[in-house]
Parts: sequence; C-alpha cells; structure tokens
Amino acid sequence: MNAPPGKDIWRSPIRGPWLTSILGLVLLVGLPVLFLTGLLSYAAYDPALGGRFNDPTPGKGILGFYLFEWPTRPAWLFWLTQGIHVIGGLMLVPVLLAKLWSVIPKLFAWPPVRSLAHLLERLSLLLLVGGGIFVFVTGILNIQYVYVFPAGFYASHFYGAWVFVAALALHVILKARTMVTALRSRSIWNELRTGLADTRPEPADATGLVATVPAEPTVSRRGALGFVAAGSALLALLSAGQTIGGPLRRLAVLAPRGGIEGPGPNDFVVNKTAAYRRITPAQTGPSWRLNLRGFDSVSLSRSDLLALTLHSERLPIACVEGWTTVQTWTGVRLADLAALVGVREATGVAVESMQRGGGFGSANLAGNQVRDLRSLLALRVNGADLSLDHGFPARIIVPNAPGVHCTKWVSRLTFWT
Ligand SMILES: Nc1nc2c(c(=O)[nH]1)N[C@H]1C(S)=C(S)[C@@H](COP(=O)(O)O)O[C@H]1N2
Ligand SMILES: [Mo]
Repeated sequence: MNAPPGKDIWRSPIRGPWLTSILGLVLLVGLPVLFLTGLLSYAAYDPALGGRFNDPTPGKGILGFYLFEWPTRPAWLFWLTQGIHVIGGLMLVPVLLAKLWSVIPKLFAWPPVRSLAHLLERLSLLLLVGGGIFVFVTGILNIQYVYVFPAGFYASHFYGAWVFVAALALHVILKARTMVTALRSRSIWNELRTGLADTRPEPADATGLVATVPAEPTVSRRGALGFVAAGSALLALLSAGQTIGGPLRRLAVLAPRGGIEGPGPNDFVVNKTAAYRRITPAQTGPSWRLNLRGFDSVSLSRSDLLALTLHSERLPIACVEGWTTVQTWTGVRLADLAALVGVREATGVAVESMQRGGGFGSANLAGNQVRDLRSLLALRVNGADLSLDHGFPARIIVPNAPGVHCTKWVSRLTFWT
C-alpha cells in the first residue's frame, strides 16, 4: 500500500484497535441511554395531543411515530430522565473526543477510496462524525443559554439525533467484528495494571490505527483512560448540582441556571425573567384577568381566584436544559377551572400567556395533565405571592411536565371538550 502523505505524523504508540474499541464500548453503552432519554424528553414535550402539537415542525410526523400520552406520575420522572440526558451527555464529551482522537489516522487513509463498500463506509462516517458533533454542540449550546437554532432547538436536536443514530447503527454493524476481536486481544484488567514503562504499541494490523513508526510512549493506556474518566467525572461534578440540588448546587458552575437557592420564598432558579419576556407592570396589575373558555366563558381577577378552593403541592420544575427545582406551589386545580366553564372531563387545554413573541409563551397540555388533581394554576409559592419573574399573577404547574409547559404570566385557558 502506498504511504499517505504525512502518515507518520500520527505516532502515538497507544493508538490502536483496542483503545478505539474500549472507548467505542463506552459510547455503545452511553449513546443509547442518551437517545432513549432524549426520545422520552421529546415525548414529554410533544405528547399525543389528539391532532394538536407543541412542536409544529412539519414532517416530524414519521419520526413522531412513538409519541404517547406522557404520564403525570411519578412526578419526578422527567426530572430523572432529563437529568440523565444532560449530565450523561456532558460526561460523554471527553469519551467522544478521545474516540475521535484515536481514529484520526483514518481520516488520512490512503488511497481515500478503495472500493464501493469503502466509499459507502466513509460517507456513513461523515454522517456519524458530523451528526455526533451536531447533536452534542446543539445540546451544549442549549443548556448554556445560547439559542442560535434557525429551525428551533427541539427540531434541530431531534432530527439531528435520528440522523446520528442511523449512522451509528450502520457503523456498529460494520465494526462489530473488528471491535470484538480488538477487545479480546487485550485484557482491560491487565491494561489497568500496566504503567508507562511497560506500555508497548498494539501489533500492526489491518485497521490502520497502529502507528507505523510509533514514538516513545508518554502516557500509558491506563493513564489515557484515567484522563478521560477524570474529565467525565469533573464535568459531572460541576453540573450535576443543577439537577440534584442541595449543597452540590454551589458546584454547578457549568450550569448557567444551576444557581444558589436562597431562603426567600421566590429565591430559586428563574429561567426567563419578566423583563426579558417584556412583561409590563400594567399587564400584571389589578386590571389583569384570567379568561377561561370551555362550554362557557368566565373572566376572573386574582382575588376571584384566591377566593376559590386553593390546594398546595410540592412539585418540581424540571427544565429540558437539565436543571430542576422543587417548590411548594399553591393555587387552583386546573380541573376546578375546567369545571367552572362546564367542562367535566377536559381532553386538554391550550394555555396562553401575556407574553408576545419569543418562545414558550403558550403551550398545550393533554387531558391527563388537566385531570390530575395536583395540576395547578399556581398563585403563590412557598407561602408568598409568586414573584414577577416566577410568573405573577398566575402560572401553570403540572406534575412530571417539562418546565417549558409550566407557562408563566397566564392570561387564558381554553379547555378542549
Ligand atoms: N410565558 C412564559 N412561560 C414560561 C417560559 C417563558 O419563556 N415564557 N419559560 C418556561 C421554561 S422553559 C421553564 S423551565 C419554566 C421556568 O420557570 P421559572 O423561571 O419560574 O423557574 O418556565 C416556563 N414558563
Ligand atoms: Mo425550560
């Protein structure tokens, strides 16, 4: 075989099929977990709503084949699945980078195309690497508060994930045998006991990963894997507090809304402030009314609402961006509000807020969410009136719903009969 230009640049003596395969194995376990929790997130965001949608993206019809009625129990399920998705995703970043590093020489494989099969394989790698980078970058940008998605985050990340997973499935099929052979070629326990002095290159083979002119080792395989694991652990430590809470919250420096929670009743994470969403004092003042529609129409002031039967529930707000906060909310049951306009068994509700423009000013909730007796139009939190930033005069709280459906500054509820 002809030598590719510059092939001898890649001289690390630890690069080889075993190292690539062990990193691949971690991804093979981790990526399906991310995919499944991601699918669940999307299902929570856009549950079966009987012909109505929260994600209006055209064409997601086919990919939405699995959507179902997202349950309201257990109340912490979305908290858990989304926490795993976001923290697991961050933890896989060092593994993904190490995996890419380990196969760099393949980018320069020579000749670039050997056969039709080889061409197809390389094209699938383009989708695999491109798709992988795309889903990780869109996910990280979103949790970092950087919204730069022309097609919207949900659509971009969701479609991207399907492309990535399809390419991944093909890659796994094509590489399964090589991977099994490579993993059998060395014992992980031996590697973890092998220091720098005894580190030798893997035998040259057909994978083209092993350096033809290996350099002296500067790190053992154990050292390299330890470095990757330490990177993952550090990312977890600096972000997990935003979902786990407690003292860990102080450590969540990588989470812009991890935030320290104060003793004040309203002193917990705010996602979008009233000022950011251009909610004016006039809108939230005494002239505010809640408009209810069902079989009848009713308009209620805040004092009308406070005079209804109030209920308190301790429920989380769990955001798709990976943070969760649990608070005690007090307000009127959505089911009671539906009954006020003559709707006994609502099949859902369209929630609208006073927000004009920007995202998340409205949401559709399914019938099971309206009928759950813990679902509230909250007026108070932790014994105090809601603050403006937490949605005063009234906001939605639904058990196990993603935070994005806990609409703030609500002005109208239209119950589906
Ligand atoms: N009207 C309106 N309601 C909204 C939002 C918004 O941008 N506008 N953001 C939602 C999102 S994404 C989340 S996670 C929660 C956060 O609630 P909090 O700011 O009270 O913590 O509010 C939800 N309600
Ligand atoms: Mo959110």
